[in-house]
Amino acid sequence: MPESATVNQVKQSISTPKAEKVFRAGETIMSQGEMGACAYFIQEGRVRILVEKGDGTILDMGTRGPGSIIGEMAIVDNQPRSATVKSLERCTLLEITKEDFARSVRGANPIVRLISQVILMRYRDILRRSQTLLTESPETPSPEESERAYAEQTNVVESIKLANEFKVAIVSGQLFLHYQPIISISSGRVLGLEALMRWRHPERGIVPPDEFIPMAEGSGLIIEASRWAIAEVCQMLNRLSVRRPDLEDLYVSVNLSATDFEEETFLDNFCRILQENQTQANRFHIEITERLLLQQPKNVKNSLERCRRLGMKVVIDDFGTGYSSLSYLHQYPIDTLKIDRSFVHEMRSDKTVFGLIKSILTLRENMGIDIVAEGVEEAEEVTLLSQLDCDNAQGYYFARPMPESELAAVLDARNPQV
Ligand code: G
Ligand code: G
Ligand code: MN
Repeated sequence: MPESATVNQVKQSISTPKAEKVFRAGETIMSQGEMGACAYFIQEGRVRILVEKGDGTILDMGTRGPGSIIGEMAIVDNQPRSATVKSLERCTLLEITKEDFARSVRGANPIVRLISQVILMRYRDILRRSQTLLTESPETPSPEESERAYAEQTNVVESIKLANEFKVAIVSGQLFLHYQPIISISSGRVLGLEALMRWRHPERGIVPPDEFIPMAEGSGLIIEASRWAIAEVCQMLNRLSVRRPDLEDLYVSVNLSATDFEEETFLDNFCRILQENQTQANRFHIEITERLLLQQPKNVKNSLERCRRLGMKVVIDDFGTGYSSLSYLHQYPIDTLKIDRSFVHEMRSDKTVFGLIKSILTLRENMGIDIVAEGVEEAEEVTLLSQLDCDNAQGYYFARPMPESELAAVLDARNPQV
């Protein structure tokens, strides 16, 4: 009886992958024309690369040794192997499977994907022309056809267009911020504001952040956009201090991404913007996700420590949805956790979620970490949170994200001037 797909999947996932493969001298490692499932990184030994031309003659393409990669093309574009590779001596090779590669490509920026595909297609075309390869047949699509087909089957054109439009948006005033109050339940006062980026597209109207933020992060444009947001927050605070000089403790929480932290000059620029606007760093809280800590961009720990030395607070957003490891909490300088809104919603119906929130709250006493409940929508949730002594909350129940023009009224009502 054939084994079920599930059994096979389980077998595959538990069979230990061979970390390295050994070939004896003279063995064929891969054959021209075959479909390839993996590339190899040569650890030890030398190999010879051979190409058979259409007329049957064999071309010697030279040898490769430790540190080289062989068989990379087939796993990138799913075409037959363009050469035969034989070991000249005992070789140990590290396998890079098509799946390993596909996984990393899925996460890559679409423009990077498109350009690498096109370079590869053109390279294969040159190979075909120079060697009249066996694989050539009248049905082989022309390079132009292949490139067009590739571009069509991905959303690359839309991504490039969106990225170009976003570049224009940053410099031409199409971006703006909404602010959502973070409230003390017991006093009703606004403690701080979360700045949320919005894009008013000239033709498409308001583009939702979950459409443009991932693109902006993937393309690196978020760095420019974050810089714009920081400057905008400084100016808002300056305007506010004219009307309400008494609210000097009110903070603004800005969302930053891993891409921001990967840019070495990001924090220097941040400080420069603060100086230019004469804004105190301690007016800023920076929100990052657990995902960012997991990705561990270079020097993120140093950067966060620097933020803290400057007087900013470091906030973990959407806490509980990532790959939470409590070890982050002592590894990184973290001041505040924002309990993800999905937990706040389920707290009433699911006892384990209630218990989870309760244990998150113990971090406050044990580690001195502040806790904010996100996405509070119902009065009942507010009651439960105050019973748990979770005083800081944000959500539609208290206030929706709003333009700066509406802030004054909310602040005057909740934080009356004495
Ligand atoms: O209002 P809301 O739909 O804004 O936000 C959706 C998501 O977009 C949130 O997860 C939020 O963290 C993210 N986001 C909003 N504004 C910004 C911003 O200025 N920078 C970054 N990196 N993310 C933001
Ligand atoms: O991921 P982050 O926490 O930065 O995202 C904030 C997002 O949550 C914004 O899109 C904001 O509009 C949204 N938001 C704020 N309050 C509520 C709420 O009470 N309910 C829901 N569903 N979303 C909220
Ligand atoms: Mn946030």
